Amino acid sequence: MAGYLAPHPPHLVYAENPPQNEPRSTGGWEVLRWGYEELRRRLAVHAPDVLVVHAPHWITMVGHHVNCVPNPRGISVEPIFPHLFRYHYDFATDVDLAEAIVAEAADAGLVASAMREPGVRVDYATIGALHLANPAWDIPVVSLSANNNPYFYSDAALDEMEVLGAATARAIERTGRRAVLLASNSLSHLHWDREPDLPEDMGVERPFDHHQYAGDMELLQVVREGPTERLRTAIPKHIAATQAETKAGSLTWMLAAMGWPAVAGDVLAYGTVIATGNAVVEWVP
Ligand code: 2X7
Ligand code: FE2
Repeated sequence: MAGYLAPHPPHLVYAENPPQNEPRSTGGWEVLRWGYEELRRRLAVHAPDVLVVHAPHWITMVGHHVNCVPNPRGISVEPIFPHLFRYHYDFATDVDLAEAIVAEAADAGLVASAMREPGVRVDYATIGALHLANPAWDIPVVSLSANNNPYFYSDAALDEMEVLGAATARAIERTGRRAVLLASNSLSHLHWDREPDLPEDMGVERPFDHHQYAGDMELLQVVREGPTERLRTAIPKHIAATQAETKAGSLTWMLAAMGWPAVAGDVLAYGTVIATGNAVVEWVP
């Protein structure tokens, strides 16, 4: 079971000009997008049956929800950047695995719910990570909600993500799937409240400040050295230092589902997007 940190800034999809996205761009954020190109090559080698993604912008205030709609279809819109991301999606859910995750999570004592309402719009963090990892959309998906929020002031509820990760692993094992996991998280998460006239103007793209950048580098140093066990303390420290989006738990969920493997992560790219820090990382146990 391989896992990827697969951040979802809508700008990266905008920059690729896929036919599913309405806005057009002249490119931008190339280094991050080259990292995703490498991710796609590696993903093809893993040849998974299913992509399981946890994303911070499907926020569920009560419990952990799993999308059990067989064929989600619609338009996903980024609420802050609707001029960059209005994406027409149409994909297949692995409903058996989705239901197995709900059952395992409930058995583990979590509040868990199967989302079966076809009209619920799939959030841009789920669509963004899935598009960037597999733009062909030819692999079934299981999508999990975030039962916490990167914008809360309180400490992250990462303990529950450990339980959800272990439940996810049991469900994958029980259903016999060959799964690849995606944690749809940016790192440092402060962004400008203004953008240039040309959103992809790379002449003004830079980290929010040195402190945010240094915090991301400190985390990535631990990622690159391994083993992942060290991230159990490094992730909360990074969250406290940089208001990181990993506060929503996707990265912790993924590493827990992989059993905190004793390997280093392979950082395929790092770059900022409207000042937020983003890394594309692979872990193969
Ligand atoms: O959700 C996001 C994000 N994580 C990073 C950058 C810009 C917009 O949206
Ligand atoms: Fe985000």
